[in-house]
Amino acid sequence: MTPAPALQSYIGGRPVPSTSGETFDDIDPATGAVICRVEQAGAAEVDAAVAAAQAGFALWSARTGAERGRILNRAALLLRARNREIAEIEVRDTGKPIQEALAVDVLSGADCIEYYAGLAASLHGEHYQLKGAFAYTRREPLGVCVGIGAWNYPVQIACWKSAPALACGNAMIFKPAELTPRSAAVLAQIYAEAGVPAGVFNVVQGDARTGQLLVRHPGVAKVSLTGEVGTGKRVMADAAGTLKHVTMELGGKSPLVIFADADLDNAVAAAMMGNFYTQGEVCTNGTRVFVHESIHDAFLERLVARTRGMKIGDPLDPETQVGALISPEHMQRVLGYIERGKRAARLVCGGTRVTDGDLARGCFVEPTIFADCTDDIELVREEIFGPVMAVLKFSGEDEVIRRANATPFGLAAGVFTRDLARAHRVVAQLQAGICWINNYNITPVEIPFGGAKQSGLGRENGLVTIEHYTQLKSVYVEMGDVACPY
Ligand code: TXE
Repeated sequence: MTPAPALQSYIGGRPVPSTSGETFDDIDPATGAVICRVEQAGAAEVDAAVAAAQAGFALWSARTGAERGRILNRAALLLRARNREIAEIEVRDTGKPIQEALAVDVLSGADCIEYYAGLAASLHGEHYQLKGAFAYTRREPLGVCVGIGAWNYPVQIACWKSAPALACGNAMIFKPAELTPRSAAVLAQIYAEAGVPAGVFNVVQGDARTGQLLVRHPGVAKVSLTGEVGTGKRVMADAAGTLKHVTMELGGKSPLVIFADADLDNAVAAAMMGNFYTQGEVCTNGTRVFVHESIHDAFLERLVARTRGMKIGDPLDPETQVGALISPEHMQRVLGYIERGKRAARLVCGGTRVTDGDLARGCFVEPTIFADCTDDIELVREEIFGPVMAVLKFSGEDEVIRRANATPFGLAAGVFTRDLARAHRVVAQLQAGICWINNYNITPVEIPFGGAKQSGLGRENGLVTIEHYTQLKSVYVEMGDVACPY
């Protein structure tokens, strides 16, 4: 069988071979099968991408917001029409269940493109009436923006970065995570088919080295990263060389607080959503589950019973609820946390790799729950990015707020109670960029998404993101004579 042609970078409206000749494999984590080879982009391709993006920017920024909006709306429709095709690409690249990819990944990307398409024509400056003069501001695009994606939501992250960038008149070079290279290339085709000029959206394939070349390139005005905290710090240091605009969506270790009066079944469902969705590979996951001591045992009993009923299996099977972790290396990392966790807390559910039948070829780990966890153990302090929940008891409101905030992370938080006055009082004190009351991990595009403390800089989604992809120019217009003392 002739091997699939290697996946190349997409620059200036066409696939471009890599001069380095270096390639890497795109592997299906559920089966271990090689899906295709990918050509690693080097300095030559990064230079070409920046040149193409600069040319694309000149064309695209000259279009009106309304024209850009029309084209982006077309792209959103084309994306929706290819939901199943792209969802299956995501499933084979990430290992996540098809039921999730069909319901969320592609469609939330299309929602995002439509949202910013609708805003494109509304971008405007302000006017200031002054004595003998007037001034106004122009909200202008930044130029060439780089988007760097993580592997857990490949196409959604590509849309969350490219949609506001393009709506504002910027050009983008997007580097998907090397473990999930394919869907961004399809998005590039879709933008081209919708009428986005060549060079406005480019996809450069490669690992951290390619990412670093992009971040350090003097022709790049802005970098938007989704990744882990350590990468964020390296990217910020590299971007400092040319003082680039930087926004970052980084890791988390978010608290989920369940008060005694909470709807128990609702809290159990949200805790499962907040820990086992996408095999736990979700940055906002509420992996520190604080339960009021008076309902702890009842909560745990219901949680364990429901979690044991989850279906682990072939991600392409529509019944599957828990798919495969992203790679053998990541699976071993998660299993390492579980093994060490068994010596520090009480394992009440899961805790092993699943190797039944064909699953032995993949990276499947049971949804895992530890009880009697204390604040100082590794399970509670570190981001595991897998299906591992730590359950902790608390007794008082101030106590749980203090413990919930005792982390360098600040991405998200959840509060479960029927007492809404308490809910609002508590979220006001929680150090997190996103808080949910009586639900979890719901991220409509209208709501700004992002972290506090070391979980990120800036926001994605919502109106505020326009400010991350534009800059203001102030213009003073003299209406009278120049008052000059000389
Ligand atoms: O991240 P990595 P991963 C976080 C999540 C977890 C991590 C998992 O919490 O910690 O991301 O994703 C590129 N210069 N979020 O493992 O390793 C790399 O090639 C430039 C948070 O992918 O940080 C990849 O494309 N680029 C999030 C990307 O950075 C570099 C949602 C991320 O890689 C680089 C999803 C460098 N020095 C995951 N080093 C949220 N908050 O929204 C790596 N890369």
